Amino acid sequence: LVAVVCATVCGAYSQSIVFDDAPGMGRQFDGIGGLSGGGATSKLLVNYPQEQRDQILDYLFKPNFGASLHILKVEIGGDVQSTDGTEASHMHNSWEENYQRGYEWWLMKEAKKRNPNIKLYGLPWGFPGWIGQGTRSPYVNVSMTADYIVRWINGAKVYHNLTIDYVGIWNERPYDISYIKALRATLDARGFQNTLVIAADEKWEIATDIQADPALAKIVHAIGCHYPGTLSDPDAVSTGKQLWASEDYSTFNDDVGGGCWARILNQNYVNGLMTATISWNLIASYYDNLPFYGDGLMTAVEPWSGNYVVETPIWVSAHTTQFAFIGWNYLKHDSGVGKLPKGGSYVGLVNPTWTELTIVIETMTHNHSLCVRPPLPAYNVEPQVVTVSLAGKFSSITEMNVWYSKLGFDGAKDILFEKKDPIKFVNGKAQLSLGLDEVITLTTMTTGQKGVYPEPPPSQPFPLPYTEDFESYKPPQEPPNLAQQFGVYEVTKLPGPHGNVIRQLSLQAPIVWCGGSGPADAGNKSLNIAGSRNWTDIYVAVDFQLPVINGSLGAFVAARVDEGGCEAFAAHGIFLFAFPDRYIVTNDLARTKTLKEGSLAFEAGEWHRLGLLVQDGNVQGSFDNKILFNMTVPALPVSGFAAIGTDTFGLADFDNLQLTGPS
Ligand code: 147
Repeated sequence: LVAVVCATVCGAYSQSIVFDDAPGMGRQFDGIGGLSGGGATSKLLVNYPQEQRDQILDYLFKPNFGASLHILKVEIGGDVQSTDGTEASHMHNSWEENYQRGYEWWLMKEAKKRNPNIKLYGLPWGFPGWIGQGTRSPYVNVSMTADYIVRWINGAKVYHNLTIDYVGIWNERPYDISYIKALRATLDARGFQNTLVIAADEKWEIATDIQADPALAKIVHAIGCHYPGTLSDPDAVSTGKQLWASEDYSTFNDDVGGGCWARILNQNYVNGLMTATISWNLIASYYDNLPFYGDGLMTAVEPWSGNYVVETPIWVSAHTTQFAFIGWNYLKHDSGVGKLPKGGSYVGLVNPTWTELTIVIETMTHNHSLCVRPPLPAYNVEPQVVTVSLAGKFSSITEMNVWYSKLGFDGAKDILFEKKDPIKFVNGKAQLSLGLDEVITLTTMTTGQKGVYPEPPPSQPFPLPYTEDFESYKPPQEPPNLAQQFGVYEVTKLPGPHGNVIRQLSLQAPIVWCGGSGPADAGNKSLNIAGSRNWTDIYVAVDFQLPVINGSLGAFVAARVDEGGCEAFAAHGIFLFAFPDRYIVTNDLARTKTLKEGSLAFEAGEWHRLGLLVQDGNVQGSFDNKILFNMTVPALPVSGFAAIGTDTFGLADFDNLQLTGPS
């Protein structure tokens, strides 16, 4: 980065990019955000040691520190697998509600604590089964579904003093116009006139419905599109609605991920007039080898060690978030927004009184800014000298502060969010020499800080042996380190000697989000994994009971479980199922590959202990610590997570989980 004071010759050998208020302003800036959920992406963050957890939250949310996000979008849990796990519904059943479940309430409060101006946005991925009224649609009774969602919004207010600013429809699944109308009506009737509807969290197709239906047009505040590839449909633009990339990024958070994020943060507006961009996900806090591992602004997957990594996208975010705010405006195309002469892009943003100007420039090359989707058409970027030319009201600016990043590839070191000497303007002009894969912020703002904490503790593997009696947790908290993939587990206090146990609470299959090849009922099994996908030999044991009323038909322990996420219905591993009259050992969760069977005798309502030892090529099963069988380890999978679970939806209790590694 070389800033050259520009004399009269500037224009002769470099092209100008002009920033001028005279043509008026472009669209209002709605902010940069992160998404927790869709699903369970913040799972491992929750039980970090307080010190590191607070540091991580500062890197994400604290103004003038790190990513300093403007929007926090969260999943409205639906007891349903939504990518990396299941998030809890506030109403597992129609007859009860609870606003202390899961961790999104906590996360929203932590975000608000740091930045009271952060906007909150809720969106469901799926719904508990009862919402379907015997079907797999949330739209059979639209007022019931609207009631369910507005209860969540009301619960946020009443139990957590959180104002939900935006609410969505059904993530990447069909929208229903009568539902959207019912939702708006219910929000208004209950005092949530200020909660705005974003629709429909898919592509742009709702634009044509908005054009055809003035009542719908009035309801939809912004059209939310996922992975727009920086482009918006002409139909969407002509609605006049705000356009949002309401989910974007989803790219591994190395430097290419950082490049993706830098390019789309600018070009979503430059090419597509999108005024908000939300990263899936906020923070990669789910076990390695789960789907889309590492696709967050930073990574925190070791609550046991406290280790975490502040990744490139955090500092890429800061280039915009620390110097432009919700309610600012983009400048117009060609007078402050556009493509650079030799590739790359720039956006100019101004505060409401036009007294501050922030310019963000990016020169990401094609191969260093690929995102997960959609495919990126070829383009060229070359090093270039540009003249930054300030016109109109901005021509009185004589100096701008400079923040600089250059992503290092092929062994080069990253330069991330460094403050450089201010750049001087002579007669409103300054020259800038731009290299490749750079992000540069020029701003009149004097704030801005590259926040830093001491190095976190070193990385450690999951601690073995591991025992957990759940006594130190408060109902209805989710059990730590157990990453539920199907079903929903909560710490539950029982009368009697067991005290706190964890209970699987889904009584029926949810309205699923996962599509593709999976069964619509997720195979009817619950599955809760822990540890590492790389574990080979392991001992897994747990106490369990199948309650008499609404109980599941069976419980299992498992080792070498090789799959989580939407495909987990097809997980392989070594599963030991216990039913009141028999045990079954299978090579898969779905129980299509039986390895061994035998008799067992117990009754619902009794506690028993189930154990599975995989060691030196042998599998040994035990029941109440007595050996049930020995057999040869199946050839595949060679490694996987430890797990517990149930054979069907229905209640099951577990306690005294024990995981012991090879001696
Ligand atoms: C999105 C989901 O909304 C997120 O929960 C998460 O699963 C994310 C992971 O990349 O993806 O869903 C999409 C899944 C597939 C496509 C687009 C979005 N796709 O293939 O175009």
